[in-house]
Amino acid sequence: SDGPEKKMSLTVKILIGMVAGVILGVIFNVIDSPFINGQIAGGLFAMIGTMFVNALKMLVVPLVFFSLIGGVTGIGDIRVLGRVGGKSFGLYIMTTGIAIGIAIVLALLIGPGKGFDMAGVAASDIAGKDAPSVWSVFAAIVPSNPVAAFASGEMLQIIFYTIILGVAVLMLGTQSAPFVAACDYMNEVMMKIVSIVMSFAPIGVFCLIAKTFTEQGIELFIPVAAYVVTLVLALFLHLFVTLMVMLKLFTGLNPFTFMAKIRPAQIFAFSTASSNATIPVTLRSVTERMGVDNSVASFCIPFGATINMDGTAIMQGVATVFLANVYGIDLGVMGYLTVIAMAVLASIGTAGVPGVGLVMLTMVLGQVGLPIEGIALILGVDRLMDMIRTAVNITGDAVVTTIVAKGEGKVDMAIFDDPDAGVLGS
Ligand code: DAS
Repeated sequence: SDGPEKKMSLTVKILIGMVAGVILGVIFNVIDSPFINGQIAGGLFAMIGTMFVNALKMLVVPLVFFSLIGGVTGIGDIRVLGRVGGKSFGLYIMTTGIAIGIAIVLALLIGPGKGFDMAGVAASDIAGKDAPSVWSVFAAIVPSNPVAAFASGEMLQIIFYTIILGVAVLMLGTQSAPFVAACDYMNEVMMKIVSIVMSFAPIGVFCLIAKTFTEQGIELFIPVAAYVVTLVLALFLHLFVTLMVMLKLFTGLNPFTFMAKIRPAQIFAFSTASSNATIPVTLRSVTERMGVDNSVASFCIPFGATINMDGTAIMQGVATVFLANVYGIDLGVMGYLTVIAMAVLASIGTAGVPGVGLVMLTMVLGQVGLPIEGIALILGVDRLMDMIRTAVNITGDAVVTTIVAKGEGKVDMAIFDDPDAGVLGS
């Protein structure tokens, strides 16, 4: 079974792969033999690393399609969609937009990756691309040919088309049941494939890191540390300030009580690095421990696990600034607005399973013309970052669910104020 202990062993293996990659890469960098640089690092390691990154990218389209269909059709009753769906969708987008906005401003202030200029390495493949204007990004959201959109992996068009499809399926009521069931099943299949691909992460990380450090040497490590510090700072700011201020402002509920009651779900999210796997724990936390009515929670929590990823959007914002600095590229205001739009839309399409935020990052980077190979620099630390940002993701889901429920008068305050409500027999 994929219990937390198994997940932790994968995490340990990935960290070992990262450390081994750094050590071997630095040694190769010092030896500086043409054969090693050409055939081992530039040959074998590059091949395996590319296969791993491609395996991540090959997941994106089917994973987004099936998880989003499940999220939209999971609503059940079209009238519920209109009200609760509209409110929660609006709040989810708002919190994600605030999250990535703060992440980008913080990253621009701290400037991780500055001074380490890999422009020489990648300038060639970037030269031809310039960041598309945000208007053209939004205009292109409507696919003129959905099959072409799926074939070429145009994520914005795929997300748009899938949401429309999901609404139409919902409107056809009970006759859609077999299709919805098939999509839910395919979603499980896709998540199984994600875990298969993630099992190769240690070797993939090792090769990507070893190749990168063979080429760049030890001085690369400094900016990655800056990336981690910036990302963790942005995640904590969102978790303890933004979300708690919103909860207080929109519901008047006590943030400290909320944080105490959501902690088990945060710990589970951290250890599994999967919002989806944490849904049962998040659901129980908001209903039995905080008194949120199940009619709201049963829709908002799975919906949030599918379309709301504040922590992931924060990672994508910080990672984009970091890689722009490392490659010496100035994205400009329009570029960052595109990143914000892409990351918000990417977080809608990111299913809540381990590592998919990184997969979506390839889409955000591609949209603004940053080299996707840059992901190798942050891949090694991404597993640990994933665990932290997943805990942020589910907290965001629980906050919005509670705000929507409070607005519908569906929070039982007797339960919310009872410190012992719903506590598992410890
Ligand atoms: N681990 C994902 C989640 O479950 C988020 C991510 O990969 O960024 O929320």
